[in-house]
Amino acid sequence: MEPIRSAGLTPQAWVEACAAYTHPDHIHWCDGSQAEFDALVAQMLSENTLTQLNPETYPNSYLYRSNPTDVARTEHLTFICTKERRDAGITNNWMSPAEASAKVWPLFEDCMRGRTMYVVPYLMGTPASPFVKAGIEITDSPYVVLNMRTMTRMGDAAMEHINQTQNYAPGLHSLGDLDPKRRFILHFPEEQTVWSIGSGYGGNALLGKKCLSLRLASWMARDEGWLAEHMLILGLEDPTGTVTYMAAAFPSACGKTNLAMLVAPLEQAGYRVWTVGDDIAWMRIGADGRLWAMNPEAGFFGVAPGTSEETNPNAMATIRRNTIFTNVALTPDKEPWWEGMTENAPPAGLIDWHGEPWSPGSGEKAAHPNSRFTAPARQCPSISPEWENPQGVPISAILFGGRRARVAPLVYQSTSWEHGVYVGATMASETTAAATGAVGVVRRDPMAMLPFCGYNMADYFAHWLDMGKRIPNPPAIFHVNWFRKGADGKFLWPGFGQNIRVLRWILERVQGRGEADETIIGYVPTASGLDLNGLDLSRDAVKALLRVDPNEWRTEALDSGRFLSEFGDALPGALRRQNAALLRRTGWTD
Ligand code: SAT
Ligand code: MN
Repeated sequence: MEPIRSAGLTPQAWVEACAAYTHPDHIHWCDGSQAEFDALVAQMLSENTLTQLNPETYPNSYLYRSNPTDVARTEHLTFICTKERRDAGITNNWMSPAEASAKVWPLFEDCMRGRTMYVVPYLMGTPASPFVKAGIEITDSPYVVLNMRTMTRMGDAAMEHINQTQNYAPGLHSLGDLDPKRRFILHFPEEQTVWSIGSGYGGNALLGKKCLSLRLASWMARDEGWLAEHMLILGLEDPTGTVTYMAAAFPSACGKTNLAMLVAPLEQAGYRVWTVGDDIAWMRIGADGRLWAMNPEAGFFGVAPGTSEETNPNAMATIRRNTIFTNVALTPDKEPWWEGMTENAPPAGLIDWHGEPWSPGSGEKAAHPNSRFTAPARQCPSISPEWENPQGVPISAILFGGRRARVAPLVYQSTSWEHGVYVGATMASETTAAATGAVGVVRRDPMAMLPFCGYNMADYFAHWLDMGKRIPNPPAIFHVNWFRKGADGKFLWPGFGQNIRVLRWILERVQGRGEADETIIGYVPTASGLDLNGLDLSRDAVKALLRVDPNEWRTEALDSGRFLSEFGDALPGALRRQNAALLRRTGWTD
């Protein structure tokens, strides 16, 4: 059968057509109510697909264990299905709509037999925002429904909006048989449509998140002149009480949630961080000529391992109720546990993420490295009073960053928007457990959007350059690296809360203060430009953190040049020129 196209169909007609093809036993339209949530939880508890956590210490919170082959995003099974291959570009997997119809659509036939089809109307953004986008996700996974309720504005409010506008992005999701051989996440940006089958995991299955809010939204943003980015949004309050907003792009599992919720050791001095979002920013040019950012999500889908009272006390407070934990370990007290949660040895009697008894000597992790918590944003102690502002917040600084053991200093500022776009386009990071594949390999991940840009990345660079020309008062662009290591292989920078010191320098730069040296890569703080009071850092460590080595940067620029040249003629000339200029500044003569 030909695939069902939603164009011109009411939500009801589209859902009925999908049901006629997938054959669920029941259809349930989600209203988003607490009663509906409770009923789903009760059903999953009775089927043993969910475990209730200790109601005294973690009220209304649950543990979900996924299929062990389905624990992270699968980038090699994620496709952009445009009519023209060129529109997907060289960094995306491409499948023609014809091939999608022939190869993937048949997998949906009868896939919901014996299951309930849940129809999940949802909004990305608050209903009051002029920038809100509506979607309807059809899914046969109750776990997806529970998560969508936390991560989006889901149910009646969304349906009301859709009935008024008759506009929604349709997403068809099924667990299928969970076999990775029959797992596909397909995006049709020309039809604002997603098909996802064979995975129940976060970014593969919660279609409002990466699929709509980044891959499809980035396509719309290019057409409409805005930016859909993989960025946290935070507000930095200074001693005068002024809050300055920043957006920061880091690849998955590189500390966006920790930075967005940072508890400042400089609070005595009057600095404090307010959380607006931890993963996605939609940014538009405001009437005042500045760039304004909003967080389209309603919750956090954060990485659990490494999250602790030490590293992120605000996250620890956020997840104490109404939270779904995925693939973490379980203590005998029915509390969640993961590596890095507690300073002491792991509690005795842990059940691992497979549901099996675990012992410290097993050589296995008790929690999966990509285990997650799903928690409502409003529960975060540092949530900004502006986080649901329909217009968003005005952005003064954009930060790019990744995990780099070498080369990249703690922080530097680009010399212009165009140079900043070059810095973002060539940023690199060591891979993490958030996607399947090798961990720790350095790869170029432009703007942390490599897995999420829904169109040709060369055109995306051009769009960024063009935005710079159109923003009368653009944010300054910085690069940060918390992960530089010394000769002994240890991290040079303490990171986490101490990153406030870097944010403070960035704030000062934005305000036209902040001591810096102009180097071959941009403005790097002088040792005295950073407030390092009370930190146990040797002079040598500070030097090593801020060092810009022309030889290392020559190698880096050559590698960046090779990466950029892969885009061929599609690459904007400005980036080629930026690369050549950096090479020359490193002393390269050709
Ligand atoms: O699984 S998600 O894609 O939602 C999280 C991430 O990898 O950023
Ligand atoms: Mn992310």
